[in-house]
Amino acid sequence: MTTRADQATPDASPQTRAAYRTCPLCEAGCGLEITLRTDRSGGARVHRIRGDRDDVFSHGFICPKGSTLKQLDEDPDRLRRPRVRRDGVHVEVSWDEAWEEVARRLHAVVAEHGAESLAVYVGNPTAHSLDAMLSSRALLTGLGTRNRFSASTVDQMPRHVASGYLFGSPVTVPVPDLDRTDYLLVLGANPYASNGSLCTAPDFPGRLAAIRERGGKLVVVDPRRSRTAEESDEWIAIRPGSDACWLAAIANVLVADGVADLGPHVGAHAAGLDALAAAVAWFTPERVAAATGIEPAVTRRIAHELAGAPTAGVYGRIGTTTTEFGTTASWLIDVVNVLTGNLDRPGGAMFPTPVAGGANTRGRRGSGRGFSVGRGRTRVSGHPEVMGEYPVSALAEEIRTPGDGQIRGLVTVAGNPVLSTPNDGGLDEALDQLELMISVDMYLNETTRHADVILPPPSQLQRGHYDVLLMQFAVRNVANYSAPVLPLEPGQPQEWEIISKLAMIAQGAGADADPAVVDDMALASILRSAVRDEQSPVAGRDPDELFAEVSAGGRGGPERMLDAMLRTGPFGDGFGAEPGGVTLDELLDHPHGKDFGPMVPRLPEVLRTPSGRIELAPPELLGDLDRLRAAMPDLARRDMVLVGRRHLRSNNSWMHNVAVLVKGRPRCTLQVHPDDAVRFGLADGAPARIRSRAGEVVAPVELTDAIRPGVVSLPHGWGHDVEGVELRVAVEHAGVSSNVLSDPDAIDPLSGTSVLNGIAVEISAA
Ligand SMILES: Nc1nc2c(c(=O)[nH]1)N[C@H]1C(S)=C(S)[C@@H](COP(=O)(O)OP(=O)(O)OC[C@H]3O[C@@H](n4cnc5c(=O)[nH]c(N)nc54)[C@H](O)[C@@H]3O)O[C@H]1N2
Ligand SMILES: Nc1nc2c(c(=O)[nH]1)N[C@H]1C(S)=C(S)[C@@H](COP(=O)(O)OP(=O)(O)OC[C@H]3O[C@@H](n4cnc5c(=O)[nH]c(N)nc54)[C@H](O)[C@@H]3O)O[C@H]1N2
Ligand code: SF4
Ligand SMILES: [Mo]
Repeated sequence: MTTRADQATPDASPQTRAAYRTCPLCEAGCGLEITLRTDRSGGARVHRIRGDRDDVFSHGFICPKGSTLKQLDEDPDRLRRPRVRRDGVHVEVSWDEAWEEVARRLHAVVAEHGAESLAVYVGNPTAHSLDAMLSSRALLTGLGTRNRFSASTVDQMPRHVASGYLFGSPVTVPVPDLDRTDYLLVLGANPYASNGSLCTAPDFPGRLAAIRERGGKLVVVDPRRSRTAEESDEWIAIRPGSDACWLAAIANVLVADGVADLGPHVGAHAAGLDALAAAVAWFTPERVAAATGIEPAVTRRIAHELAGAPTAGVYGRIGTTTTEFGTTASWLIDVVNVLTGNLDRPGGAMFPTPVAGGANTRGRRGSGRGFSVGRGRTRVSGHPEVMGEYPVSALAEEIRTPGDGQIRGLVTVAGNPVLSTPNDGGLDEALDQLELMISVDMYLNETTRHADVILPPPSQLQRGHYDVLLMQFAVRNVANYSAPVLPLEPGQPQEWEIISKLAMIAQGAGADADPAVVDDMALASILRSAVRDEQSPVAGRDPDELFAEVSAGGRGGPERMLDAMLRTGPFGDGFGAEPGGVTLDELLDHPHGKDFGPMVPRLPEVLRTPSGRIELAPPELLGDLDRLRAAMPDLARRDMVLVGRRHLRSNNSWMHNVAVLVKGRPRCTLQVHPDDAVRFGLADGAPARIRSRAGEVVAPVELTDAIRPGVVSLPHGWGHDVEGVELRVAVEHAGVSSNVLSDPDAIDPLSGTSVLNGIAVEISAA
């Protein structure tokens, strides 16, 4: 097997070689060219990282974070060996000792309190790790508990729930066709900083600029004049939390003015149009004007522009999902795309066809069981299950509240909930109350300092990569596998081995459990469902035979699973049935990736609703419009409201230990409009006190007119100066945690997602 790391650049001297790798730090998935130098001892070191100009998707684009894979790999604070907490101190131990500790203590908790006393929190980087992505399912099953939590309920869960009701599958997410659209309406997203989310598009900024260069229009709806708003044709400064009202009014205008037109393609597959039209009839632009702060004339004009554009797409992200009405806003985004005839057509909002692991490219096509929530409820507050998990904001109370089913043991994988989820101090305290906490993480940080055992995965450069999850939301159908760039240290397990072994120990196996057993089971399960799928090219084949074929040459782990998923996927070789189709070996021969073209129309086969239709008016969402209507007077009345923001050089909470990314002016500042500064007696650079129902922090003021008066903005992921962390750089740039202000009780009830934007606050000089 040749790996990309073996492929020398044309100008390579004997000591220099190039490796190509997809950046795993954000959803954009840029191709990187990594130059390695071999030292005298024969070890390779990263010399330089830059954008891979030949990458079929990113064409050389890179952001300042991409090149810091080197700093992350070399960070002296990055854990290379496990830690076990003894007398309050995290001491380094061997892997054998760590596994002994895990087995002994995990078995003790389960023996005493049962598996339901365990909980798991899966964090965001799991989505960016092939290993964690493909092995975490075994862990969730292995732990045998319904207490599953993840970063999804501080992020995109509303989008999934809306998709579930509309299309029958929560992962069937329409993606704006950035490269072909004539008109893009962006709500609550700032891809100039974030590089995009639930829309995988390397060089998102360049793709937005191209819309305008080809004569199209870009409109940004955001309480802040973000960098994306700066670069747009029009900025609409909405009042936080009111996007659902405004989108309902857009839908209202489309219907009332007779310009709604689904077109024959979508029209043939949509149900509930009349009920939808009736439901939005109340939401006139005039009625929502006070709550949204948007002039009725602007609302009407935008509705007509969307309807009149040759093609148009509406796209919303964090500023729409992490709000009180996140699910309803996500639904209405699709509704507007449908009513303007833009769903599933080039230039509109389309469904990708992922090359590997697509949840909607297999099984019965065109209809299905549909989507529901509420298989179980949380013990303390009775929150319903959504997509197999509970709201993370309920984690603390489930640990702290005594009684049957109290959580006693927690496993975290790639997560930092202490900083990333609503935490008025309650979670921090609760974690200390656990009988056992195990973290799979490479840093001793605000969360893992509470862990009894920390199991560090290898660095990003020591692992193979393929964006199985994120390519489900990509604006082009692309496949790109990256082999590990740097070798493992002796005895160091791969991340999938750590997670799989944990799964087995949770199931009662001993410290010497062999993760290959779980790996074989997972592969067998993938192949069994593939041969059962009537429309798969391997339908009816012998799964054991396919198992042997995909294992030939000794391949195992996530790479082997990926090969199976590629080969049974929509562009796969079907294990010989589709000659010329894609395999992992073929991707190894294409280190810059393989492009399978733009998105193509997928209705109706993409649907999984019981009716086989797009359900435009699901009762759960129609019902939520009453709650929305009732909240509008309050939305209109609120004085000071807090929203978040991202910075290009941050990545949630965990990259502040990279010196080149945090140098310069402090970034954890409270953005305040000058008019508000006068009202509250605040000066630029001086500290301000921000108080919400949940808590209080003090942060330096940054005066700017790039924010709507009455709105302030604080970024999340800061607050590193706590005892017991090993983050030498980050503690010097500590900042404060904005999630001290997020109320654990404030959630979008349809999805369990926390309200992180649109928080009522009081501001004063500190
Ligand atoms: N550099 C960097 N990139 C990242 C990340 C990071 O931390 N740093 N995180 C990654 C992750 S995990 C995600 S999920 C994505 C998120 O990607 P984005 O959704 O693009 O995230 P933000 O950049 O925070 O942009 C959200 C915008 O919503 C606005 N907003 C706040 N409240 C409201 C509201 O009520 N209505 C409207 N219309 N707008 C509102 C904010 O002012 C902000 O400009 O970014 C990813 N990429
Ligand atoms: N107020 C507010 N809060 C927010 C948001 C917001 O906009 N505003 N955004 C929310 C969003 S969108 C998200 S996604 C969440 C993120 O929430 P989390 O996923 O909980 O937090 P991260 O900051 O991404 O922390 C990631 C953790 O994983 C570790 N890590 C990094 N890479 C790897 C790896 O490859 N393997 C393993 N095992 N560990 C790794 C890091 O050391 C760190 O401990 O934050 C949310 N919180
Ligand atoms: S935008 Fe930056 S962090 Fe995101 S994938 Fe590209 S280089 Fe990596
Ligand atoms: Mo996220």
